Amino acid sequence: MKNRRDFLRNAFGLGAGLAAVPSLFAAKQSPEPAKDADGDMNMNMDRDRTRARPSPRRANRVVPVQTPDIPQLPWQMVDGAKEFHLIAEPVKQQLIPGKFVNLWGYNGSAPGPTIQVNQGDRVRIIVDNHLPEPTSMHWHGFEIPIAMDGGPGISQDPIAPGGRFVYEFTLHQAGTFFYHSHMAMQEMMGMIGAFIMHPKEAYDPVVDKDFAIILQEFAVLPNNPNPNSMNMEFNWLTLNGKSGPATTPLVVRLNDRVRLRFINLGMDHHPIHLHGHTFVVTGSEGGRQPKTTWGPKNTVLVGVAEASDVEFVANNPGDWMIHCHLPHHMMNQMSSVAGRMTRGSNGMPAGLGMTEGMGMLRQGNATSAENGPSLGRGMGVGSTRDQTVGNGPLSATQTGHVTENMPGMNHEEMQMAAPDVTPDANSVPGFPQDAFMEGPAMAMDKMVEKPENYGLRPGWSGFMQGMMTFLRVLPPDLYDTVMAMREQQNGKPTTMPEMQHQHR
Ligand SMILES: [Cu+2]
Repeated sequence: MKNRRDFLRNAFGLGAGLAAVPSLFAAKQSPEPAKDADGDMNMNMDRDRTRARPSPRRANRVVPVQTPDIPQLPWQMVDGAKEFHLIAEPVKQQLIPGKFVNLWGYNGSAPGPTIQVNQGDRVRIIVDNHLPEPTSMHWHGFEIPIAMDGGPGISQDPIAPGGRFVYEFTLHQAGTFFYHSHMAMQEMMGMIGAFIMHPKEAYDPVVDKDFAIILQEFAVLPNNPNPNSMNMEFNWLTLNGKSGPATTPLVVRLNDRVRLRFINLGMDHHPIHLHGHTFVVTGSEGGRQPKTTWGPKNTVLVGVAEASDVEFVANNPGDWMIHCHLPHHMMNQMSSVAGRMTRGSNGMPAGLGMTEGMGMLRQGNATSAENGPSLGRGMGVGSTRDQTVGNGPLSATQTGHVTENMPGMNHEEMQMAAPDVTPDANSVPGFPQDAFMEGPAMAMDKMVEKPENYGLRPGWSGFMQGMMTFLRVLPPDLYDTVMAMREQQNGKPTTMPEMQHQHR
């Protein structure tokens, strides 16, 4: 199964894929990214848009949207239209290190790659179906002819396995839109992507950074890599296809004006909360909202099938959490098996191998006191094999034995601290809550190391789970350091060139 980078490299040539991105806003493709008129690549003057009116050279500036962890979809001009190519196909997705699930997406990515166009563009999108069943592509909120709407059986025949449908339309709208399969259960397998329509005239006030984040949820039972698309409860919550701590922080420079575009397609609504800042909601899935509707907020409820744009000046330095505030959406691999298995003093058989346990219980039955509740399946996060043994970090005898008690874990890179709990914790009704095995005792800073995480507080990754990421508001020197590290990584930025100096 190919990963996203391989896809870009193989299908388009990495150079071609990246070269197409700077040309998003230009009619002609230019070989070199444009600089500011004064050659100032960093634009660190006049940062505070709340105090300063945009200078003339900035007045009409549209910055490209960054979608961390999601590639940008390149295009080429063919017969007067920007032509894109989307391939619906199965994707093996790594939600956090070691946790792979089988999703469905586009071009090796779930969510699919981000499409960015300009208002007024003629666009052609070739959709190939490499799924084992029919699919259809809907352009959510697009005011286009019915024949292009993608309603299977309504406006077109479903796209058969191995089949192709070519969509073509002229876009007069502007805003945060998205594309998705119009087969309901395929939506729950990940088949959505961001479709950004940049306005002819940049919105006022202009922003320095513009990010899009797609909110998704999956129900993945232990030892089953396939999401249950009919489930009503979800244990893996993702931002752009990653769960915390594998999400990539949004890195901005102190006093940047920032736009965040949240897109939700799933079974739940998500109240997205930003720490340390007050924002205004400037747009919805229908486009820009008038300033008269803007009011101060720090949480925006992104409903199913909705998009919400929020804007603010990042004037408060720090590493600020952005997260869904539903408590169950702030964790990974939720399960109800926390209990004796993680706390027994002598360990407990819980999922033995073929020879030791399969169908051959020596004592009691599967749910008896002699056997752990995970009989036959592993405990999930970080487990490199299916079978594990109880007696986890919260057991009474854990001190000094944590790692031996959890075979199969990647102890090299997992930071397994002793839990900070009272000696009588096991006798307190309700224990454990946040001290369970996936909690603070287990951080994976090294496993998710990347430039955007540089300088975070050690152990941070033990506290970032589910729909969580950071807004990192960095002073200029640290910001420049992180950007330089990103540039150096394989000679290429993690996801796309920042292009903050691109102008129309
Ligand atoms: Cu949520």
